[in-house]
Amino acid sequence: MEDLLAELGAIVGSDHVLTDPDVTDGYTTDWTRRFRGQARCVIRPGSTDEVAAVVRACARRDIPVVPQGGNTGLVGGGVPADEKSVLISLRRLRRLDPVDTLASQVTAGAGVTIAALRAHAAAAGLTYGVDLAARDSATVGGTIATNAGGIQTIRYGHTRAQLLGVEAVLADGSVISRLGGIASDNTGYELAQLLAGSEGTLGIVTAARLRLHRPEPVQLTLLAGLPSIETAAALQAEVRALVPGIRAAEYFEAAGLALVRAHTGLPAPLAAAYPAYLLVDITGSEDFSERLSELPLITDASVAMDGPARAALWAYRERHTESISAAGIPHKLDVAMPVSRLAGFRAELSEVVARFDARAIVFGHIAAGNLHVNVLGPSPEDDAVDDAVLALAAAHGGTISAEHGIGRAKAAVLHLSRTPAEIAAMRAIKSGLDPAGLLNPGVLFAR
Ligand code: FAD
Ligand code: 2HG
Ligand code: ZN
Repeated sequence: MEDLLAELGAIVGSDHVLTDPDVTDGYTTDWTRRFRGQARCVIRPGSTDEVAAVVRACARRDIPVVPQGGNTGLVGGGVPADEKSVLISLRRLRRLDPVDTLASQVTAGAGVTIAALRAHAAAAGLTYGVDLAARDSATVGGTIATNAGGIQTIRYGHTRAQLLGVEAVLADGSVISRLGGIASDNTGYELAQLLAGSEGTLGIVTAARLRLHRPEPVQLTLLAGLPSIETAAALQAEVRALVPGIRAAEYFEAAGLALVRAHTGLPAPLAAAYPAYLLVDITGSEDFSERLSELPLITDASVAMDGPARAALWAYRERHTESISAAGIPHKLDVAMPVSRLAGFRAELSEVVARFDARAIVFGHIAAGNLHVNVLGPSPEDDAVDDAVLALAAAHGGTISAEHGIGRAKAAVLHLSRTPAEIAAMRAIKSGLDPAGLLNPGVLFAR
């Protein structure tokens, strides 16, 4: 151990080898507080070469490594399960190259936050397609590793759709680098795409070449009060059919709104209260407010046209996660299914959750069929409600993870969404790239 710490200190500088539990706790406890672990130490390398040297030093001693970015992941994937692990924080890799405005691309280090990346793109008149409420902490590397979605996925897709190439350190300490930004490149396996969604199990992302977009200003944000999830699903489809550009269509319910208001002190968004709400961002320059008001499903709504008014409406949706955590330690389930199945799933969900003497806060990216089911009540160690909700999603033709990943939280039930043949193929890729199983063991595949 002494010998390892000395070698790691020589690589990254002793200031960046953290062993004091008061300091390392912030890295070994996840954002939700449901997943806690221990590590031999936390290492904060400052360059790709340092990451590679750290990985080699650990590999020589058969020591597992756990990569971590902003530690905003919601499935326990960045928190070590094995106390022998070395946790590698990538936050110091903050390279941010000038934007290539001819190609609408940029190269960013793994530790750059999504907020910093978006600000950098905006300064060049462009925008980055992924945005999420964790933007101030979530990193480029972490969002690639989880293939994060977010509030704009219906317009720009998940993180993998933004990815032109990556630089990454593999399990043996070798470095692969494809940051040239060639948009057309059919030269075999697309390793960047393989790393997207691999949750730190195949390689450690140190930088990425990312696609940027011309921004499409939001013309209006609409928040409608509705009687049910069924009408919310129907309304988002009607709005999409009516207007050419829609960037977000988000759903939440009365129970979540009540938690948000209790936590934030925000006033009620509409004069009356409703069981369900739909929040939509419409882009373009044409004023659609009159045509929207003619849609029969819209009986009560608030429309915002300028930045501050839009942000005020978005706060009701974006502040759900923090408000739920203020009420307890949630069981976070992130399911998706065909939009046509959402209402049936939602009705049965209430019955399932009631069996556990628990309550479910449901919200999410409804146009993508993605609901975030946050269950409050059961103890953090008890997985029974998680298993029941995930089995229900699978029974409705859904996936057990739309955007947060599998992590440690769902590794034991990966079979609900993947066939034995798919899991065998995934394991073959894992053992090909990481034969000793040192990269984030216990994540994605149960041990
Ligand atoms: P971490 O939490 O540090 O790590 C996540 C996983 O990636 C772990 O398995 C870790 O080992 C691995 N990893 C991290 N960095 C690297 C790297 N450089 N190389 C290889 N592996 C790495 N997610 C969404 O998809 N959509 C949302 O809308 C969304 N909103 C959120 C809102 C809030 C308030 C919060 C707290 C979370 C939200 N999330 C959302 C979840 C989270 O922000 C994402 O999963 C994000 O991608 C995690 O990034 P991170 O840098 O914090 O990664
Ligand atoms: C969001 O959409 C995130 O806000 C977080 O994916 C979801 O807290 C959650 O369950
Ligand atoms: Zn989400």
